[in-house]
Amino acid sequence: MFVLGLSLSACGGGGAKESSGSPASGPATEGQGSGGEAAGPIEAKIGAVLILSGGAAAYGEAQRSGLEMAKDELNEKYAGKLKLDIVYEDTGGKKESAINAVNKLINEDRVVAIIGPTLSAEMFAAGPVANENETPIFGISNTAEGINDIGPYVFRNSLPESIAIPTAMKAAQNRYHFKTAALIYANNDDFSVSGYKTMKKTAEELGLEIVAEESFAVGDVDFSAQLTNIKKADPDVLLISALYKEGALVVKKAREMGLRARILGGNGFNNPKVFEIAGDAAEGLIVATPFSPEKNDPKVQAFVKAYEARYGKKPDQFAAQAYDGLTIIAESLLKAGKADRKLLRDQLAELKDFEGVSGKLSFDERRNPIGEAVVVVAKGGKYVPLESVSD
Ligand code: 1QQ
Repeated sequence: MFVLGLSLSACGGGGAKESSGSPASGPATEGQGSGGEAAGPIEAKIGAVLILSGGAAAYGEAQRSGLEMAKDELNEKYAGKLKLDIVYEDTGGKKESAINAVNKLINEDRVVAIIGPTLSAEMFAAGPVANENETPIFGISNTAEGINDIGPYVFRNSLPESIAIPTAMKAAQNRYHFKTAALIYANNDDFSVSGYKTMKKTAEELGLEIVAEESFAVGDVDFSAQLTNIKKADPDVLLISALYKEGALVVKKAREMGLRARILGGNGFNNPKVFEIAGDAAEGLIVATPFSPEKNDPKVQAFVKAYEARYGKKPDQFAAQAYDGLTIIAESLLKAGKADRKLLRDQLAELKDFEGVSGKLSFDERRNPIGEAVVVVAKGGKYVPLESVSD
């Protein structure tokens, strides 16, 4: 009952660059003629701009694993028709590195499309570069508000927090009947700030009294001052909007300090590192995710099995969305008939009812995903559907 069909309404225009009638782009990869049948397979070079080092690297590592598995499977499935090649760039989570990576991929590697960057903050910085260069850029983990407003070449298959968070909060509220809430978030990360705003708005809509609000910066390791204030306020629920490292440290410290509140987090918590860092303190943590490796669906189970055989661990949401993202691009390239940026963009914009491992996906008129979220809770070192637990 917590798997909800969700649909998005259009976002406000907000001065987005919606260039229509843009000049036809030239062939994006060498060896592809601009007309007629291509002699061999469509050879498509894709850029992947990921966090592969630093304090949020587990997101990018899962994404790279998902992409590599999808690439090998797709190259085999479409042998003779499509040949995918991925050029990886590590940003370390830095906006400047994301901008440089996108410039390099467009101008030097001549990629037909870019996957990533991992963080919304990086997409806000680097997305405009791809958009101005009429190169499709496809977010597989950007969940902040306003991503698609960057422009018509910007896509994402990651469910926005404005959908996922209210789904989780409503499910938790129906079950636990909170009266008061406290909030804590990273104030220098676009995703965390966006998630915090959604949490606050939803708490107000649910009639909760907000008894404390605290913030920190990405990279912080000591949260005692903020949690002392929160503990004094004694909320029924603590809402955390953060990346996994800081988020898990907040959860751990909160429990060490004896906070009794239920804890609900955003998309940043959808990574197994949370359990490594927070340990037993993670027990009971509630989040929403479009992907659960426990889902009783043959497609999901086949993916989980193949991933486990290849990497020796279960895929998380970030691996699943990466896997789906590359599959969407591959299928759109086949429809486009050649590795051309503009033709690919137009095919991506048409996407409807794609059945991926992270659920069914269509885009709304602003290329935002219309998808499904499942609410999960941490139990014994992994996330299980909230509806499957009794306490
Ligand atoms: C964003 C996110 C992060 C948690 C991605 C890793 O959702 O930056 O939008």
